[in-house]
Amino acid sequence: MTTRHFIIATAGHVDHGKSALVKALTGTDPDRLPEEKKRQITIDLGFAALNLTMPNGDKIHVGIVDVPGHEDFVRNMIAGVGSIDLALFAVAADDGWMPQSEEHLQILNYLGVQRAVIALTKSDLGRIDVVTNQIRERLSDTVFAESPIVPTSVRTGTGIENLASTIGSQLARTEPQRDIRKPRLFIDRVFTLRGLGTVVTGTLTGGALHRGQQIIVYPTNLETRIRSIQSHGNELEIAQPGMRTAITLPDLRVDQVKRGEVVTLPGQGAPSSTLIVRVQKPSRLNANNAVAHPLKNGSSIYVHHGASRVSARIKFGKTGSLQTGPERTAHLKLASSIFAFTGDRFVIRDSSERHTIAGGIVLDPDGGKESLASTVALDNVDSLLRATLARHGFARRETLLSKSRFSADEISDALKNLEKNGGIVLCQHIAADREFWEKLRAQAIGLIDAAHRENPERGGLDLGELRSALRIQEPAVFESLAADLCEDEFVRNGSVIARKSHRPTLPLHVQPMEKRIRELLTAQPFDPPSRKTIESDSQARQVVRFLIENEEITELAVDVVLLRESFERMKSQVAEFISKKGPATVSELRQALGSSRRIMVPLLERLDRDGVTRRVGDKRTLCRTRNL
Ligand SMILES: Nc1nc2c(ncn2[C@@H]2O[C@H](COP(=O)(O)OP(=O)(O)OP(=O)(O)O)[C@@H](O)[C@H]2O)c(=O)[nH]1
Ligand SMILES: [Mg+2]
Repeated sequence: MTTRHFIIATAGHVDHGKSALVKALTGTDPDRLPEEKKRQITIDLGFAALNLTMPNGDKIHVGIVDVPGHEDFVRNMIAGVGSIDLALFAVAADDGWMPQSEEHLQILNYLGVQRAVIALTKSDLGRIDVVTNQIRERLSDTVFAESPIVPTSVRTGTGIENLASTIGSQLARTEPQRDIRKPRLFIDRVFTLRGLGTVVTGTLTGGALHRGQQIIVYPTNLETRIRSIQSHGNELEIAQPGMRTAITLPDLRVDQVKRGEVVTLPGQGAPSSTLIVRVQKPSRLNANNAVAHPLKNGSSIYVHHGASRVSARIKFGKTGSLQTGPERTAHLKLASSIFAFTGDRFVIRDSSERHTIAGGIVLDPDGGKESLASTVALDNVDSLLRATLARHGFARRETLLSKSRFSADEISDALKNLEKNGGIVLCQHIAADREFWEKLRAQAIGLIDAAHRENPERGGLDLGELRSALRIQEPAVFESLAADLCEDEFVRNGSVIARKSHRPTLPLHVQPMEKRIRELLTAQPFDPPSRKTIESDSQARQVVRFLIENEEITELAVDVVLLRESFERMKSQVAEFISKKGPATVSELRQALGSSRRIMVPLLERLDRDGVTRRVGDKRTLCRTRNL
């Protein structure tokens, strides 16, 4: 029987008995700092483990993160509750619902926590019925409306076992975190251990980490190898998603890594600092409270994502602000990069760090100008793919939604299905919105046909010209488009693309010019006029280019052209002369052929390149290997 792993975190107002509860459940006092002991208050995150055996024998391992309740340490609290499976929410019987009960509830909601167990702590101090009603009322319009409430007292021991079994039965119904092979360890602690070096800990999500694996730390881009892995003191080969995980990174100094950074595998996309998001201030916020004030366009805020906190500026397009109630799309410009995925949730606090003012979800971690359609369902891979392609027109398959909560296989299967249904086009490395692709194809075909009409003497349209006319930045997209066109009616010849049916011809009105040029080149076939002389106007240039493309003219140098048949004749006369008379100089050959130095030098260089002749000193010999 395998053990399932889950993470829970405490939540609730200061002094409501969260740490005492963790100690009663696990035997571990999560308050480990001397300052915490002295002040009897939790300041930073504490950790403990709980092993549960269910009535049917199933085993559940729970990593517990104990958070501070004091309003000064909300920042630390948020770092502890990202990616948890369940909240252990404490409300003290002698105090009832208090400001940080409300604030922590908001934070859990913003981060999408779906399950909670409510511990009605200090039940020995009375008022169980009254406080139970109060809690029910406060939770009535939230996802925790039906969460179990368990009265507990660490003084008398009442309810502790019940609490453990309630946590167990809630987790038994919880799906373990998905393994999408995109591990992210949000670092919440960094320290050194003698003999081990730098250790970082965090909650692992999205995929497993293996001992010996090469990892990268974002946003610093430091790459290193995992020396060893522990979870709650046990050495492991592999840490699974949903585990509290400690990894040793002996090649990094302790001051090179800090809370908020992310350990992941290289090659999964990069961190970014401009994000498109959807944000909301819930309507339950009390209108008299500063927290409910509209969030103005351009405000400076703090964004809490994973275990990180980054200052940012929020923009809602040109105008507007975020009021309580409906969601809005916004752009975030962060002061430093984060490694966020589409679908990740985050919390927004004000710049004074006194209030939690909104929550949000990432639509596009790599910014951009436009936003995804507001109808997109972020938890549905098909919907997300269609919306992303509709927005960008196309994307490289390899990187499409790489920073999302879907595995590469899920994305690839969904793409194939969408292609079958006709909504998208897959071509080589590109996935494209069908409408976008059809338009692009039609535009390209229009340009090629126009080129055939305007320059019928040319082999086709230059691919570089086509690409810049279509304004395609990404080479892979252009490659895919060209390949798509060449699937049926088009063909690529060197650097041009043409209809398969296209046969280059000179337009009628330039045919007299063709005749004139042929005459010029035949009059003195081995010593014709320079190209400059021949190309007297644009029509002449058009003809020369046509004849070169059709291999009727041979281009020996920038200014030297010959009829091809003259070139062939010169070649065999050179060969004949040398084979009869032995190695010869340029001058000897020039005289023998009745040519000029202007023609002979580039001709012989060309014959050298073609492997017909070889230069030895100032003479040419024949290449023996060449069979003339
Ligand atoms: N009578 C009584 N006192 C309790 C109980 N649980 C905790 N306390 C006391 O309440 C005080 C605060 O308990 P903690 O567990 O430190 O509270 P906390 O919620 O962790 O506080 P922060 O982490 O600072 O927010 C301590 O003095 C505890 O002894 C209980 O069940 N009954
Ligand atoms: Mg505490």
